[in-house]
Amino acid sequence: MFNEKYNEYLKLFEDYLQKEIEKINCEKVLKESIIYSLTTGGKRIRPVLMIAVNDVLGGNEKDVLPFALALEMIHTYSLIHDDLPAMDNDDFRRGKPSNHKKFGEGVAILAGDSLLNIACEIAIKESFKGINQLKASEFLFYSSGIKGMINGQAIDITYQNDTLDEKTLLKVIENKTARLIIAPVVIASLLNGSKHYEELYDFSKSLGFIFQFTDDLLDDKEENINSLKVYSKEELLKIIEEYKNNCLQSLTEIENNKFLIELTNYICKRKV
Ligand code: GRG
Repeated sequence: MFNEKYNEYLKLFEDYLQKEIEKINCEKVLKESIIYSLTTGGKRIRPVLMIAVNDVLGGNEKDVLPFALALEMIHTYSLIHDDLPAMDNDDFRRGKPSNHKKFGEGVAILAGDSLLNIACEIAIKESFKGINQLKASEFLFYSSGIKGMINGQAIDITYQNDTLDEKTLLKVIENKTARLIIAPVVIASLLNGSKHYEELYDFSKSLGFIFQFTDDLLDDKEENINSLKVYSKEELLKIIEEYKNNCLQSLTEIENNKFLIELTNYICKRKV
């Protein structure tokens, strides 16, 4: 049942993405580079979350799809730039050559810039429709900007190996990862007149931390900030359980919460 629902939401997103991709009109190599990273093996957890929460709140999928795409584009740009030699210097992403390995650094930088720019265009266009869309756009760029993801990345890339304490770790996770997990959930609420805003905010913040904790269990690279530099594996598993309880607690007032509960359980146990 959970898988069916996930695939149903995923299909809505993929169909919309395909349609929108066809409208991209720029230099051939730039287009190829943009499409390569947008379509190569992402889990789509952020768009699925946004579409699912919108569904739970009784919203219309048409209102949420442009924002789901804009957010996935911002996420994709961040991965392309994160893999660059000046940042994490990764040759592979999702088991395939990273964007700059396939297209060269210059094109990869421009593909990332383009994705951020298209996301901005989408959000501005949507904002003409009304105040809910305007609020959603503001939240999107707040989450991904210098008070959110970019700031988390700045702390991450400037951190010195010997200085990682719990406070810094939690600050990096909140900014770099949780903000882009909070964004889809809160944007769905904003698009539905801020319905269940507070409960959904609390739910998604805990979920964002769980997402990074489980990522750290899957990928403990020596040079990176990782929760396992602060907690033992046993401690981290206990902490994940505590955050999971926070998630479930935040969902108690929300009707039709079954999929969100199952998604929380899935993220706590994920293997990819
Ligand atoms: C370059 C401004 C800038 C930011 C980069 C997203 C990010 C910040 C860095 C990527 C490295 C990383 C481990 C980030 C934490 C968030 C995270 C777990 C990203 C991976 O998200 P998934 O698992 O990716 O949803 P897929 O491949 O499924 O799309």
